[in-house]
Amino acid sequence: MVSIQHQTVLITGASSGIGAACASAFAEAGARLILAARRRERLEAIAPALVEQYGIAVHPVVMDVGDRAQVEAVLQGLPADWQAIDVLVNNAGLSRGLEPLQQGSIEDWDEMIDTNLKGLLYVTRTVLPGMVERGRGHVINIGSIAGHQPYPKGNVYCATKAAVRALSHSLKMDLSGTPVRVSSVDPGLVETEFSQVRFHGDQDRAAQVYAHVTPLTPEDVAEVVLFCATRPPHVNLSEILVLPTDQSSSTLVHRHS
Ligand code: NDP
Ligand code: 8X3
Repeated sequence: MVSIQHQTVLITGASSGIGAACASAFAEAGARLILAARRRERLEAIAPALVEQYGIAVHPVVMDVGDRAQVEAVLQGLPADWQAIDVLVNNAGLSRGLEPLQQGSIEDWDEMIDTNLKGLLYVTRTVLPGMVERGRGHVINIGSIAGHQPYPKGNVYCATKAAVRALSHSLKMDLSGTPVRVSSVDPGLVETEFSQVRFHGDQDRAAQVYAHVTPLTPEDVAEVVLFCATRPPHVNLSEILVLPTDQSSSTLVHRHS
């Protein structure tokens, strides 16, 4: 394991779920963290708790990844000692709705495309030139099994994650000859606020997604993300599919009776 101590790590979507768990895992490993999300109050609770527990430096930023002007202003306006980002964890993302495409909400589609695809691109486009210039860096994208195996009614969400997968592969080629690494960590079912967001706050429907099954925890995924970031410089973990044991494919989930 190569130490991540004192390296600067930007995590998007750090206010909840996998992003918040990544923040804890990297904090425990001694990294300096830029934590980005839209919900200021969440970041304002998470950041001081990590500083207190791990004695690391944390710089929280309120940023909607889908707002290009805001992404550029926030990231280009980082204080000088936070500018040199070593690891970018592109985690911010969401699903909205689960309907056949012919009944889908175009507002939901726009939100998923703006966040999962365009947001990831805006952040990466802003951060990556510095990595290439400095000759060090690592982009870790949070994809999904949905990007490998689309499922009924997942249409636009699956398409955004398939696009993220294609981007990760393509980006690695664009960076050929540089030391900048690209990884994609692609989970199956993880119990987070993901399904509450997907079902627009319908808690009962969200709970059914994880009923009678042992899903991954956000910490399970964060461990894999940290593992990617702590390999020796000549090792690039390109793509890791992480499933709960109870999940065999995007559509085959074993439910305990
Ligand atoms: P959560 O809903 O718990 O967390 C999502 C995070 O993304 C929140 O911190 C949210 O913060 C942030 N976010 C959403 N939209 C934006 C935006 N426009 N700008 C900035 N931040 C945003 O879900 P998960 O932790 O599960 O999701 C994290 C990633 O993991 C997503 O990319 C998701 O697609 C992926 N994933 C999830 C799986 C699962 O089963 N849970 C499985 C496979 C992949 P805020 O609202 O404060 O902005
Ligand atoms: C989240 C996992 O299967 O609900 O990407 O799409 S799934």
